[in-house]
Amino acid sequence: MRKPPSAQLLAAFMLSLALGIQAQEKPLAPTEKAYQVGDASPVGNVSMVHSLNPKAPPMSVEEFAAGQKIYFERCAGCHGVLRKGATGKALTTDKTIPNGTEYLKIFIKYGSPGGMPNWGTSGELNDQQVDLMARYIQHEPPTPPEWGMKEMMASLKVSIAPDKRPTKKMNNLDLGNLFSVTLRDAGEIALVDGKSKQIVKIIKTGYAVHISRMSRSGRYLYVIGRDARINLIDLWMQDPQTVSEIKIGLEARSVETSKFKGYEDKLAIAGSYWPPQFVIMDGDTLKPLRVESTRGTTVGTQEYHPEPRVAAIVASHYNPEFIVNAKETGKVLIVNYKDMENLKITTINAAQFLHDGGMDSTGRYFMTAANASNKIAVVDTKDDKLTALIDVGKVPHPGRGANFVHPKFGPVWATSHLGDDTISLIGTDPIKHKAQAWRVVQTVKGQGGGSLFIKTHPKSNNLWVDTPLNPDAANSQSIAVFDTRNMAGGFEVLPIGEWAGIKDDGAKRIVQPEYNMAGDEVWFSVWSAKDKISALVVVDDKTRKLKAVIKDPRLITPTGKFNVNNTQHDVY
Ligand code: DHE
Repeated sequence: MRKPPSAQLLAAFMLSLALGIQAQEKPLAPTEKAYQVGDASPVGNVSMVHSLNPKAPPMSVEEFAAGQKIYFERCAGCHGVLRKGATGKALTTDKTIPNGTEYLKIFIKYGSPGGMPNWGTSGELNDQQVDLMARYIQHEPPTPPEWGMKEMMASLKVSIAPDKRPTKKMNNLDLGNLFSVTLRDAGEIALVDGKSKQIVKIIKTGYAVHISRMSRSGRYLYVIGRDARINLIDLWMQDPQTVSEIKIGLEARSVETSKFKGYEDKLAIAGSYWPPQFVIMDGDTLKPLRVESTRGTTVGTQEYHPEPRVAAIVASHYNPEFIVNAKETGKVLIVNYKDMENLKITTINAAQFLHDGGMDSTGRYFMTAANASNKIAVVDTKDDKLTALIDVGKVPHPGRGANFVHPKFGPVWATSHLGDDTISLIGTDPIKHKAQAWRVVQTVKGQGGGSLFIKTHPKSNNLWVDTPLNPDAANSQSIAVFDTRNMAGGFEVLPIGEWAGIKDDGAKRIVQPEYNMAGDEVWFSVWSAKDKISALVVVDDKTRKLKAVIKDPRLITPTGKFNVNNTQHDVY
């Protein structure tokens, strides 16, 4: 990679100041960048109205379309669909036009100390494309269409109506120990039997499929793709299959189902990135019942934000409620579904850039990362209040986090970080360990930054920390495991990538530890590109030794794995 001349670096730095970008300690590592920037947004493929700004440099219709494509592939993840800023700063025309094309070109080509990737010098955009993008962002951002009740209803396909479905389980599958495995780039999930380690079935799902969640009874599996398509799969059928599907927006990441007593399997909820909204649906048909926008003001400065994306959603065990993270506004919305006509939403001020999270061991407190704010917000789902905002390491990314009993501090919940090598342990027992509750009681170092998921199980003394986005292959292809009885004692590194025995030159990133139902095995994805060989590796939790390698040509880009029992009962 060529180094920018110092004058240009200075110019980029000045520009980052002009755009209000705060300096970080170091630029994003390439893998971290790939994660933050995200996948090509499916929103880029929809037709939008182009409105050219007369004050901006001219562009042909073809050039504008090419700029739009690049923007949604590379830029929208950080700067937002409407360019009002997300984890990256706002790129609205009041900011870009005064800076002008030449200035913007340097910024796009060389990046900035504030975290803007060096798109030009990294070889990802050529000089013509850099010039095109510098002009593109001086025109008004095209606005994608809305996706309301009408569009949702038109997309709803109930292929097998509830009264045509079985009334009891019709297959011999051990459902509690079944895994739904995301095959991301195939747009499919694999149902894998926990005991035999055989693929039971592959089911077609949405584009760049993201997560699976289970209904309270363990019967229904909900899978959401980045294109906002939800598949509802009935696991009771002799041959489990999609019984209903819907598209709830143009881009989405999260789905969940009602878990409060009396409402088991009754409702589902999904949140979208575009349009910024969530929808509550019938649990067994996905028929949309209520669509609510998340547009509103941010915490702190209380400025209007036009596209607060919906990140994690969890179901309350204490109230008939869903807990919904509005990312850019930094607000946690507690949606009470008891009376769908008079919906009650409690709005909790947390911190900006809410992303993922999970429950503490009692299921009462929602522990969620405000990732670019370097904080964990704790929400009491019984009293519907913010309990604490806790400073942790750089860019916390817990997945659903890990709960265990610390020998000194009692019950703790742990997160690892994308931006540094630390693991933060937070006390979660306000009764017997009051002094430690809602504080970081211990910070230990793992094998590096670039961590996405951390996991343990109530029956285990192991805490597994992945580092799939660490730039060093030795770290990204292995896993660190701590003994929860002695967190200060350091960690062991297991070479999972090597254990997979894959001979090609794929990335073999080890991602997302997931336990089986008994809590005596941990499953890891060995994640390579779609034209390379991937695998699942199963480790014996007690001995930390290799137990099985699952290889199959159909396992294309496996990433998340969701054990039915553990997902159904929030065991983590
Ligand atoms: Fe995820 C969970 C968003 C990239 C694998 N991811 C989540 C959640 C959100 C989210 C909001 C929480 C959902 C919930 O609990 O309701 N993810 C995003 C992004 O915006 C991001 C950064 C970029 C993008 O364009 O999508 C992104 N995610 C990824 C990946 O690249 C990962 C590693 C591989 C993949 O399959 O795409 C990935 N995300 C996951 C997994 C979970 C997840 C496995 C669920 C973890 C769990 O244990 O529950």
